[in-house]
Amino acid sequence: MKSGFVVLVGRSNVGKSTLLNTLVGTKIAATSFRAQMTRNIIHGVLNTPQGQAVFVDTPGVLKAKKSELTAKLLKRVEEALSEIDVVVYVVDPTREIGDEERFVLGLVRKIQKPKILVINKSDLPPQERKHQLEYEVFQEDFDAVFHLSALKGAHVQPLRDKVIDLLPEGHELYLDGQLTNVDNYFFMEEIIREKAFSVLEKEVPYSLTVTVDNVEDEGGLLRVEARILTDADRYKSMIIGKRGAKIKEIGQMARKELEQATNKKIYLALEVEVDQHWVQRV
Ligand SMILES: Nc1nc2c(ncn2[C@@H]2O[C@H](COP(=O)(O)OP(=O)(O)OP(=O)(O)O)[C@@H](O)[C@H]2O)c(=O)[nH]1
Ligand SMILES: [Mg+2]
Repeated sequence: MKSGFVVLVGRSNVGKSTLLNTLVGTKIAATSFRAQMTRNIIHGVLNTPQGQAVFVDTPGVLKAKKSELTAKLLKRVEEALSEIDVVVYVVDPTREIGDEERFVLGLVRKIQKPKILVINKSDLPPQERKHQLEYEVFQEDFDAVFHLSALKGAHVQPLRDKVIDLLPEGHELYLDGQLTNVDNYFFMEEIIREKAFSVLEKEVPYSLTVTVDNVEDEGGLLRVEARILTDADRYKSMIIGKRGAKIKEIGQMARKELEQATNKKIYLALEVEVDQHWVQRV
């Protein structure tokens, strides 16, 4: 059989996590319209009659923001690129190619493995995909190029087929139908953080993390205790919102999605705490 690791790499926000979920057919990675949603290496497994592809989602490369977090995430990307069988380089044709994109292309060029270029967001109208031709020029460095929509799941099957085709012969890496390296606690943290990213003002998401401290099954009801950790008091009040409006919204959205994912009733006890060292937990 064919098997191996297929790393999804690219700038922040190009749609790597959305593509991972679509390729595997179930939501594993959280996604956001804000940058730096993904902070960890997340695996999603695709099993086909020909073999098994383990897709590896990575943090987006972000050069503009200099911070401890950004440096840590870039290191993770570089590590993820060291042991792989195929690279899938994802680009967003609505965005201009600048230093950041050239930096990622530089990383990808150095890799001596089969490479695929994915030009994502093909569902958007052509006038929004105004840099498409500039990205198409990259194709000489790649074994294949695909135009697709990760969000709509359009034209994704040819990519699956090509990936399997390019993988080496090997054995199963994930057994017994297991689909990811992510555990339940981590998944819950990511869903809560995803909702915080969607509800909060732009600057706040980069200054928080979520930790799930306890999950208790109380006869069909899952009681989840979680905390949002943030840098400073002013962020804490922004996360809580006027009369608790923001934290309530985050909690409700997260609870709904977690109920769908677990197929259980959930009670989510969510608090906000200042912890200046939260980056060390990421
Ligand atoms: N229109 C459109 N939007 C997309 C598509 N794929 C992803 N998006 C959107 O682009 C945004 C970023 O998607 P993510 O999957 O979180 O991007 P990412 O590359 O994982 O971002 P980081 O984790 O920050 O590196 C989200 O708002 C997605 O809904 C697509 O095919 N079409
Ligand atoms: Mg992501």
